[in-house]
Amino acid sequence: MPVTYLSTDEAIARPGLRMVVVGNVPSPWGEAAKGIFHIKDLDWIGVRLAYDDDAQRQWAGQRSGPIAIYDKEPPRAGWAEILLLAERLAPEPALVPADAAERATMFGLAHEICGQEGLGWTRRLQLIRAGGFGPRAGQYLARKYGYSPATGAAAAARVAALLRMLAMRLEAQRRSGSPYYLGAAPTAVDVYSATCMALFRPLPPEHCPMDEALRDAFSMPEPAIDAALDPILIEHRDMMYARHLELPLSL
Ligand SMILES: N[C@@H](CCC(=O)N[C@@H](CS)C(=O)NCC(=O)O)C(=O)O
Repeated sequence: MPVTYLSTDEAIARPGLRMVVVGNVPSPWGEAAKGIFHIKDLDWIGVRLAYDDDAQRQWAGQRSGPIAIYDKEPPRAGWAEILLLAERLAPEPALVPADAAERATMFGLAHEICGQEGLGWTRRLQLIRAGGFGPRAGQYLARKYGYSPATGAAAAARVAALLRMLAMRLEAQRRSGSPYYLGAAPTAVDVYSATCMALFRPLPPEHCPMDEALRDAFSMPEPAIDAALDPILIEHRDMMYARHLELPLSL
């Protein structure tokens, strides 16, 4: 079911689950939140981030996406907060392991994909450095998300190390008969990994109707990254969309 996008005023006037998302871009964070709501069959309303909308800024508390707002509760902008809200609203299917050690591993892997200096964050630094977002958006994102000549120069090695770590984890799981990062069923880290692959190999246009210039930027050939981008990561992504996530994307 495609996402229902409403205006800020319409969304503010409604109870229940609403989420501000960055429009027209397969943001790993936004697509993951949408995917988690889909797997849990949660009804929600989307609002596209509007940089000139003060009422939206007031309501959401900041200008970024995703920001989930449930009834009168405070807005949630952090990837982990949004996951735990979804787990509370729809405990089944659980995307957070019940076992304490498995849960710690899941959050650890998820942080290395979604958190500061994680895969999404450092890939963004790389794309900023390569001019992938264009001058205006590039400068804005650079100021907001920790870009400097030093962090930009260091990003490629960190991205490659993270891709290799994730691929090794999937290889080990595959040897024990599971296509998932933990156990034999999907957890939130499977969703985060699948949506983060959009920053390397976006889904084809019929599944991901994104801006073509941005698609070229995200798919830019780079030997060190191409070498670290093990096919198992893209196979995992394709499996997640075939079995658990929704196509086409509603951007
Ligand atoms: N708030 C999220 C991260 C979300 C994030 O990085 N969003 C970016 C990428 S889509 C965004 O909103 N960019 C547009 C902007 O900041 O205006 C978290 O801390 O877990």
